[in-house]
Amino acid sequence: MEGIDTYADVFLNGTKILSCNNMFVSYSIDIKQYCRDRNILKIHIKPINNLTDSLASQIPYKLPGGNRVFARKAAMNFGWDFAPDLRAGGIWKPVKVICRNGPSLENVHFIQKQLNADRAKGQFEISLNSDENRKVKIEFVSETAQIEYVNLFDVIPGENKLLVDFEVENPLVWSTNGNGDQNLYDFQIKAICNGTLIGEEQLEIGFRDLKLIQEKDKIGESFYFKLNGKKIFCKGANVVPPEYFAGLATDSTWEALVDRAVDMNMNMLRIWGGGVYPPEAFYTACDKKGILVWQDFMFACAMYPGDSSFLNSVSIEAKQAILKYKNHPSLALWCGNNENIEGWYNWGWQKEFNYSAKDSTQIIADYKLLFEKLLSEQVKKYDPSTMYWPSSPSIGWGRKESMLKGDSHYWGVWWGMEPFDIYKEKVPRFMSEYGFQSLPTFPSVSEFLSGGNYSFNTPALKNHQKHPTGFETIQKYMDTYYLPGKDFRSKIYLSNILQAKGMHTAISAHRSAMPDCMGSLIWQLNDCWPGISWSLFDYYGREKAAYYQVKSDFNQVIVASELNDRKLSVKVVSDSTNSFMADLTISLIDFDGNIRWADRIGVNVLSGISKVVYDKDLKNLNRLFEENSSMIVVDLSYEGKSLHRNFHCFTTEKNLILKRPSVSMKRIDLPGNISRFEISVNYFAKNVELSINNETGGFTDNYFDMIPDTKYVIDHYSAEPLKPNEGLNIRSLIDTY
Ligand code: BMA
Repeated sequence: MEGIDTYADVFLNGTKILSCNNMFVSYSIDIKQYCRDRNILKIHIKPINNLTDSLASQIPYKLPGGNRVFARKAAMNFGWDFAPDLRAGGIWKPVKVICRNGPSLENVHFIQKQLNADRAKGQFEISLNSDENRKVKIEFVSETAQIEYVNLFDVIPGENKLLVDFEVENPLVWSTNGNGDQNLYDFQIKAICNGTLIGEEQLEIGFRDLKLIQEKDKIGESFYFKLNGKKIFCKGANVVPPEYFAGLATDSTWEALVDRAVDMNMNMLRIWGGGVYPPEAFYTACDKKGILVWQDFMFACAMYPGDSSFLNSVSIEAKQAILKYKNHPSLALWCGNNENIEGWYNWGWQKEFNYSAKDSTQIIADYKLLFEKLLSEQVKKYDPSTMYWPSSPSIGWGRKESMLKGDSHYWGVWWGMEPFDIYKEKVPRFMSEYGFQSLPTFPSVSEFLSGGNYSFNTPALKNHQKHPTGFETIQKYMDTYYLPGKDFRSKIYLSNILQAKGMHTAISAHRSAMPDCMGSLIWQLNDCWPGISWSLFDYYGREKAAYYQVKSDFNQVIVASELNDRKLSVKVVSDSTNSFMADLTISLIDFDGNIRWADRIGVNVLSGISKVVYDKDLKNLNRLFEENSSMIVVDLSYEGKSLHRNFHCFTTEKNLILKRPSVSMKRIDLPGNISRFEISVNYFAKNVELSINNETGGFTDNYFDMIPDTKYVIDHYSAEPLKPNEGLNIRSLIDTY
């Protein structure tokens, strides 16, 4: 029984064979003695609240997080700020009957013993169960590693561990998206007893040297990943289960998340602790596409019980999760929980729950037992080569130490209502969460609400907003930067470009602070239902404006520029493995498209740098432009092709004097259901949103700023070819007023 959510009694032909209480554990029971010719398997799923309430009543205080903490069930199923509270139960993974005679192959684990340029040494630890003393032949072949191996082993009754060493000469190492190739070696391992195949496993292993480096330095303590000797800037996002009812997500649903990450130029995903452990297929996809995985154990935003039956259950859960993922080169880090320790020290729980000194001592002792001892020991025991980090973040965002060491969740923007520009000051060593909400795109909202001119107060819409002050917060930030939108569709659009603006500010700040800051993981990649959230694409898969912004800002090479009181400072940030010469062009352009001034320099883009390449006071240009209708465009290009571009207006969006542009457009249909659009505008168009009436497929870019009289080439791709008369709708900021 690979997954029962959560409390159930299982009967086979009337005999109770199992009581389960952990959604994350896979149970296997020997059923031979209960079997008949015709069998009845009954799984009695029990309502969750009775059990959690009764467990809660056995301790003298309430635990923060509510009674959900007693159940080993996805925390977000009890309601979260992006998910409803539905608390359903059921069979969420397959139930299988496995029949066998004699010995069986349980699993094969790969251990990297040594890695250098000439040679990699590996070991397979093969677990076999046997009924009696037997001889088992282990065979494997690897085409990529050019290895053929055969050996006969004596096995004894019970559990056997067979160790097989192998070597690969001149190994090709595994690396992440953007840093090198995803070299994998395939192995087909067979166990044979008396001429019968008793089990086989296919493995694709990767050799890599991955370390989390925490060293004292001038700021405090570093926090970065070093892969094959090179510092890696981690670009990525936090993953929530792609379906609220986790069992609805197939392997391909999870694999699709990895494709999205790659499309946005990411190299790391964090599996957030309030959801579920992903299927192994997710890790296989990450191996193949070069995405590192930061894996939380499933604990979030609470304190948990410390009794022995709870701890026993967690230790089985942890062992199974570790053994499931440990062969994967993409696995980067095990993390105990999400925000428990931040909550304990910063969220006022002691007062809220009126803990006595004795209660507090007990609660924190239970925390330590679980997150500093049990989980840490399980990782040491079953996956000693992977780092364990007890809690993300290690220090709460309100404390200045959170910028000096460890990982950080900076929620001063959003929860703290601070302006986006604060991201420039609050740059931690590794930002493992930050984000801003937006509404799903208009066609998606139309899928879950029947059409209408909604407002943030419409009950039907509010039902999809699970953050207590979500709409007020969006509105407040919107009013800071933009004029009020004229209708609901405009509001959706504004919330999208608002989120994109915030993410742009943050990513620029994080990447340009490399190597002091070495990670930027956005909250959140995806959605589990049609809700209003921090996601980059919505439940239906439609990209929000932030998706395109993030994709551009996670490009290998970017310009991180700032215009402050006429002072322009431009940094070039490169994650590229090679160095090259590029052109940096700074242009002062008015909204009619006249270039009033320009400067151009050659820039030596060295591999792995963030450095200031342009720093100038532009005050002497004052007479050349009007503040409300001109902009500075910073463009980095290579051989005439733009690599990355930033637009700086001299004032906030709401003060810009925009003109309604007329658009000229040409459509060229290409093979593979691609329609290429060549678009140009006569006046500056801010945050141009492209859409197609039937709303299928996606664009290579969207929500971008357009310089007048310049041809932009954007491809639309979809499963079905576009109809000949299907046109492109274009809106931009001016159309919201
Ligand atoms: C983060 C997460 C979630 C939450 C998000 C947005 O810190 O860990 O708990 O959904 O904040 O509030």
